[in-house]
Amino acid sequence: MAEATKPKEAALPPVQDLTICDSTAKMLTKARQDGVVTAFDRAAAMKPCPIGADSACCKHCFMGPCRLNPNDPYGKVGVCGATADTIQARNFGRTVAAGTAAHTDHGMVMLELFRQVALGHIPEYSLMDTEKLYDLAAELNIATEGRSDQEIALNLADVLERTYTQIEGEIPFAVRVPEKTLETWRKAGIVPRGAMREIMEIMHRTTMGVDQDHTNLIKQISRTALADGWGGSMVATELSDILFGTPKPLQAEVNMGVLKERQVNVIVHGHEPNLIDSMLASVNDPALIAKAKAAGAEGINLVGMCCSGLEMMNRRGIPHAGNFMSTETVLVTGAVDAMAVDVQCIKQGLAAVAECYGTRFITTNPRCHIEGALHIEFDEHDPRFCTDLIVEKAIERFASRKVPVVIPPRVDAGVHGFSHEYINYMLGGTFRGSYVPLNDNIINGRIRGVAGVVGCTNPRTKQDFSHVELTKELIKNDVLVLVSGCAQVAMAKAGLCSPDAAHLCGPGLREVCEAVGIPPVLGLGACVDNSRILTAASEMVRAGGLGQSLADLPAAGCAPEFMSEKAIAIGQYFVASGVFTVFGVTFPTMAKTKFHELLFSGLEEQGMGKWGFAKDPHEMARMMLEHIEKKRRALGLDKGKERVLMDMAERRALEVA
Ligand code: SF4
Ligand code: MSK
Repeated sequence: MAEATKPKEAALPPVQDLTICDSTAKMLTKARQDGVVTAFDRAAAMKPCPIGADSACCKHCFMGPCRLNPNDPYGKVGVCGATADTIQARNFGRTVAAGTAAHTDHGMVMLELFRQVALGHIPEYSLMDTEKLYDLAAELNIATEGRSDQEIALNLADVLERTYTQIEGEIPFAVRVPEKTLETWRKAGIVPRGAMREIMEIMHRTTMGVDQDHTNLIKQISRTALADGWGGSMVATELSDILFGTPKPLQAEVNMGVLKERQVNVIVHGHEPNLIDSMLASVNDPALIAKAKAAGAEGINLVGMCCSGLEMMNRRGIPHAGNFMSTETVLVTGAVDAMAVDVQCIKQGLAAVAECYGTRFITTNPRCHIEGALHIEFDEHDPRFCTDLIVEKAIERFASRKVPVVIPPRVDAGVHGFSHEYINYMLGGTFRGSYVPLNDNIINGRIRGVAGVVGCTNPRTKQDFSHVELTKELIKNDVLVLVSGCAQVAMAKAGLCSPDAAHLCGPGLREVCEAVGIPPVLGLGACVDNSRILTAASEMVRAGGLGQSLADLPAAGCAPEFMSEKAIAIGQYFVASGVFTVFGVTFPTMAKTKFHELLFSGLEEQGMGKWGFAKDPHEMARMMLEHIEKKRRALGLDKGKERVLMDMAERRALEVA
């Protein structure tokens, strides 16, 4: 019997305590009736280890593992003498290293794909956004005069490769960091050289018997995280934009109702955008459509999930079926004929659930094989081989569907696909694109500040609940919210990514949203696209009036339902960049220890941001709003005069002037 169908022993929590997503709740109920176990129920049966959760254990050598008492952190030390602060800092550093490695490896794959496309080795792909190619070249001091797109792109690839491989100097996108923030980093000695160098050094320094001073370790931890945010992740996003197009707002549908009972349903789940266009070509191939029809289907329906889904939705408007905690339950519909996965956030449990419902579960990346999955490797040089075969496997399964199909009907429409370039354009207009109007609206108080709400869903907390409650509270208090990753999907399902959500805002933000025609919650893309928030924040500093460094901005970040190591790396790069960043669910430190205090207040004293933690979304909102108001006071904005917001007619008059 597959692991997914093992009988359950313990009483299971009621479904309404586990998720606010109707579709997921329905499918979780059905899973239980079908005798299928998902992560929701495995979480109930597997209590988290309280020592590990507080980072009170060390297994960095084989004299241990050593366990401390989280209620008395300084009561004992490890066999080697390592203190609670050393143990926590080393664990934290390795988490950041793992998260950074995930994003930077993804970024290196994008870089190599970009180079191969520039060389003309992959005829299926092109440099789709050459305007962005030229903008990046100018920003990085790459000559463009009299050179072909290919020459510029190859030069850009060589420069950006330093993000990963450089061993001395500063990463290329250090030029994007506001001067005062960069000064803080230089003073602390944390400007990243290259991601490989930083990951190597933190792994070395956290082995037994090396760096045993948490105040020194934190420097390399921050340097590693910054090599992610301003390095690997930023390069991945920028090059993906050139290759696949910079997102522009478009209408898209989210929720399990995007599955179609009478069509062959193919889900793409994971993180890499490289197979999107090939997959689109495959599902639109007349020969494959004819094959699907011959099998009795009305057509082929391509749907995304998790961050791959966001890459497809934000760039191409492909419907999205749900976030991380819905990836198993979506299979319970019986409607999914194939699920193709690449890397990151792919639960191994999917293989067993797929087996129960006959879904073809297909891994496509050489880095990620899963026992029980069919592996069809995606080779960028021959992309259609893999994507055509995925569609063929899906058609095969459609023809032999053995389980009833039950699709929760709900579909939520919204506007997605915002980029930092588009925020610039939509607020400043076509000819005078600028962040000045955003800053003006912050200065005049219509918008109190900006918040990034990002990250995963986690079965240790009710799915989507904190994302939605927190965000409603923020927009009600006139805070513009930027979202990415699984958070974006949670907001979309709650209707917050629709311009209609303006009625939930405070009067100032509502006025701005209605004047510009935007939702109060702007979806930026996958979790790797959090770098767009850093770029937008840097533009706000450059536009003037909101201080000299990122730490001066009336802004805050939050990952209320995080679960991934990547989220800790993201949190640390936001904190080191100057942002107050609140996490929910759990935090891997022991309260009242020196390392905890360093993260939660000491870094702020050094000119950076700081961490915060709360379990309740209303408390998270309170902390973030309080911080935003503190920053407004420091900028003197509590004394600022009201300015008049231009309506569309006045804006147009300005544009033709
Ligand atoms: Fe224990 Fe020290 Fe070894 Fe960690 S490094 S397992 S604290 S002896
Ligand atoms: S997929 S890292 S669960 S956002 Fe990017 Fe979602 Fe978090 Fe994975």
